[in-house]
Amino acid sequence: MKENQLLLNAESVLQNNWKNGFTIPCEGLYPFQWNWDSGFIAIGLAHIDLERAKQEIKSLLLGQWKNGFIPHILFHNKSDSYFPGPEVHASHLNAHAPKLPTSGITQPPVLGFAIEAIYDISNETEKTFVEEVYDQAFLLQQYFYTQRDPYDEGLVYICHNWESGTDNTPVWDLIWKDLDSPNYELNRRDTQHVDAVNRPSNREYQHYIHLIELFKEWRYDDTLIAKNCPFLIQDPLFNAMLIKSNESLVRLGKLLGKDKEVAQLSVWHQKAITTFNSKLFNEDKGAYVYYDLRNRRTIDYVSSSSFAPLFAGIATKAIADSIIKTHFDRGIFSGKENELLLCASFDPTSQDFDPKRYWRGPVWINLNWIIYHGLKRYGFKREAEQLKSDTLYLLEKFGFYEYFDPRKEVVEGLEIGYGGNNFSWSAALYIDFIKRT
Ligand code: 9WN
Repeated sequence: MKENQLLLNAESVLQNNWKNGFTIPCEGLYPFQWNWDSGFIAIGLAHIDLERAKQEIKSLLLGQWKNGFIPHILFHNKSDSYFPGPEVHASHLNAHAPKLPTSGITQPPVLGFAIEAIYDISNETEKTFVEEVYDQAFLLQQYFYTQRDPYDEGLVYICHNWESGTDNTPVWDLIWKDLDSPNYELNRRDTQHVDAVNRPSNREYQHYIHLIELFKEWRYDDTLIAKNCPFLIQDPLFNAMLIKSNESLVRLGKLLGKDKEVAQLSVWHQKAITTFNSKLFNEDKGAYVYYDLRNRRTIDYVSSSSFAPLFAGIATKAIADSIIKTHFDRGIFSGKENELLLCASFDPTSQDFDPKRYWRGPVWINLNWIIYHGLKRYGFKREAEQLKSDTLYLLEKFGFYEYFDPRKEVVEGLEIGYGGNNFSWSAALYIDFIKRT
């Protein structure tokens, strides 16, 4: 399909998913406002409608809790097409929560760099907008570094797989293995919208709900969660997004004369980068991996999250070189014969790799966007171009699906992508790929 036509299609996906103030990720499947989706969506919107881009962010900020926390779902509207809804999450149990019902868990903090992108895409005309939202974005960084870093390391934890954004990556299997979650009756809706082979299993969902039930017993209290939660992970993608947002907010803060904030962000930033490299880089794997804070062990699995730190400038030149050598261009994620499209969401050589199932193998457009910018940042031009052309190939062949099979041979014979169709961040980031890079 021609680029112009596809741009028009992308715009209409975003238009149809716009609900008067915010954009849902996908009709039916995800009918509310999601946190990190909104960041990516706002970046795409900034190219076609700055007012809507700004409104997207402002609507997200309506869900901010008094302690700075921003939840992963905001229930501005009613819908019974999604499980678990507001009554399961029950955010009112926490005294910091706003009147607006939200979830009580968060998602990768893309807010800071999304605001910076809007500012840049506007040709630096949107300083007033940055001024309006800056303090709330700073509060979010402050929440993470003061409430989610119990050993004061500069790395924050996530306490639920939904917080990672990469919900059923095989990394979490290790945690579920030791968890005796009840056999809840589930009222799943996702499998009514899309093929169940593309989605997490029922047993996995029982673990997801079990954690939420524990949090409710603890009224979403961070201290109790840090002390007792069986899922307490320092995740490379999540921390990389937080660090990238530090960097963006330092730049924007200088512009606004926010000296105190800039000084504090810079302290968090430096410390985070130092610990990130010493704790999460795994030489044997040639990639960043995960740390399980609850069980005090490294989980040395490699996923597309392992490459996100390039985007935030965390890697030294030597680390970046070793990532590229091991994983790209006839490396593990490209395949020996370059038979894989970049970038699978999980190690394609692992026995847990599943090219059709959600975050266990398929290509996701937001991770591709993050990794693309990381590769460019370190001057890996060829690899960046490969990643971009694989991304555009998938979107041009199938349209704006949620995720895609990474096997070139299989993709040739397929007619559709996986998961939801008319998926907002696939459309939004397509626009950004075409217009900005
Ligand atoms: C739970 C909305 C979200 C994305 C996540 C993606 C998926 C939700 C779900 O959809 O997760 O948050 O119900 O499966 O994994 O990254 O933000 O698009």
